[in-house]
Amino acid sequence: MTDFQFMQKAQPTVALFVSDLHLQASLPRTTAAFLAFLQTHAARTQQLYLLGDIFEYWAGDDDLATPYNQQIADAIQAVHKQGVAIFWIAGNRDFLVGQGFADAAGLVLLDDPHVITLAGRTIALAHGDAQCTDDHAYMAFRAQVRQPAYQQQFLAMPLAQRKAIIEGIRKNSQDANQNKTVEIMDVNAGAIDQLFAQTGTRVLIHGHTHRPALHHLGDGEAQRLRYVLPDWEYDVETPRGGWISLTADGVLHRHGADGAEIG
Ligand code: LP5
Ligand code: MN
Repeated sequence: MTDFQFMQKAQPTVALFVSDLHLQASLPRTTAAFLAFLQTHAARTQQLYLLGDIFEYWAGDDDLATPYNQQIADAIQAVHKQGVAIFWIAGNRDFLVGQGFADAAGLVLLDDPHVITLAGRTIALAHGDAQCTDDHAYMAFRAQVRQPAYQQQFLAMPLAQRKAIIEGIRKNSQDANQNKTVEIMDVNAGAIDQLFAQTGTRVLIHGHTHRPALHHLGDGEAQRLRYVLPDWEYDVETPRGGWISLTADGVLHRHGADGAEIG
């Protein structure tokens, strides 16, 4: 390797983007992989963006009483205390995360979508579920459960009852998804165009679809880049996972489950 190549590689990481970990106590290897990611890669960056579905589900901030949830919050807080700024965009599983969790984890809640300018790049960030507009049943469900009044009513129920209801919705969702095509559950091209137009950006990073990719849309001046994050699952024979990093030279890099860069 020449000195020049070495310098190219040595660019410091300014931000990391990750989503769809679906953390739960019953997935110890996935949990361990996230804790290791926090202590190594995340601790060495300036900003960490958690882009939705970090938890399998979130029933309300009073569920921080569950030791597993507190452990995750503590681990994120530890990275924050090392000087890393941490940001959170809600997913369709954990949109009930509120200021209580944000304070416990030392992170800042952002709206979806959110635009950042960092290392000379302007990037739109989203979970990705709002762009799945062909999935009419989901969009109707989403419109209902994202209403503040509806959420307040739900959060007023005892925690055990909320968890039972969520388990019911999860079952319903799993059954419904078996009858949906892959296309219906992917983002809609028009909704993506609209997001680019609305945010005035040319680069988007999102998750949700579990279809990791880099899509080049359009040509020349009109070119747009859509980065899709992978979901994580380490409690299986062939682990899935990974993240995206932004280095100080303004380059975005895709990383796989073992952290290696994807070409
Ligand atoms: O999550 P995933 O990958 O399975 O599928 C999603 C969409 N499903 C969901 C539901 C979540 O899995 C579970 C929600 C947890 C929320 C926690 C808080 C709940 C608070 C409620 C009040 C404020 O997001 C799925 C999409 C898929 O992504 C791909 O985009 O297709 O959408 C659906 O499955 C929606 C169904 O089509 C319709 C769901 C109707 C639910 C009916 C409720 C039944 C209530 C039973 C109560 C016992
Ligand atoms: Mn999701």
